Amino acid sequence: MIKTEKRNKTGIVSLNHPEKLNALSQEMVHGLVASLESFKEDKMRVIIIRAEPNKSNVWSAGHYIPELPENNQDPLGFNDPLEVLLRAIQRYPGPVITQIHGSVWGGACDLIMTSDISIGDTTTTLAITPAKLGVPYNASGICHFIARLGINQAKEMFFTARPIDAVLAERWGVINHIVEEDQLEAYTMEMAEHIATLSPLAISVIKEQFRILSNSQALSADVFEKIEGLRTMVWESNDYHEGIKAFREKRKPEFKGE
Ligand code: YXS
Repeated sequence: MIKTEKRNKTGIVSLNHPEKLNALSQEMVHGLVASLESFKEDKMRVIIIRAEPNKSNVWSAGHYIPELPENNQDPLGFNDPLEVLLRAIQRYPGPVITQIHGSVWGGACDLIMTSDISIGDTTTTLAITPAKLGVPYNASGICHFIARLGINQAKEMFFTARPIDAVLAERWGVINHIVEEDQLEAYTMEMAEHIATLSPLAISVIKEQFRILSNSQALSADVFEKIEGLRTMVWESNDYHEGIKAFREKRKPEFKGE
């Protein structure tokens, strides 16, 4: 489901499951985490995450919906494979660049927010979709969006669940650059190769400082428990089950707010 390649000091990993539009199944995510571990052992200084093209022009359709739990469990818990992957990206000791051709949905949008630098083209769109499915989004995920966007823009993305296009994504600071489709790969590779010539130790320590400092808001235990209590109410709701059922039955969900 993924392809990997090493070019000099850059590790490249490509999502490659066109039949399911690169949805982030456990199998695919485990492969991504393993490739990051292997790149780390081989001291790759920069990572590029990209996607093989598919008929729908989707970079990734987000969480693999049939794997979302339906037994009153947290769908986005600490040990959810995607959450493990996002932490591996944040802790990789070098920049992780996402090269985005096509549309990005749900959990894959969180992956983009978690990456260090994103380069898109004119086909790039991004949507964060828990409101479409009735999913209680997790606190760390919301923080990823607040860190990359203003609160105002993050709220609009979550509340509408609509894709934003490349121009808006660049204006809102989600993607660093929009380049022509036929330049996307070369542009991203040139940036990766340049970064790989710089001091890897300085860069890895600066990246770790960004991670620690942007997480430095203190949260009391009771506030955290309150957030978890609110989220539990959502994953135990009829709306959550209706959202998943409607996707499976290829129809619009009927949410009642219960
Ligand atoms: O019917 P087959 O077997 O051909 O499979 C279809 C789709 O069911 C499958 N597929 C997915 N399978 C699992 N998980 C997914 N997320 C997923 N998305 C798609 O791929 C095959 C082709 O899809 P199809 O026929 O719908 O293609 P299309 O070109 O007509 O439409 C493309 C999309 C992306 C507009 C459409 O597939 C779509 O809306 N997909 C769901 C996008 C989405 O809402 N993703 C969020 C996933 S949930 C998540 O990430 C978090 C939990 S949250 O929402 O909280 O952020």
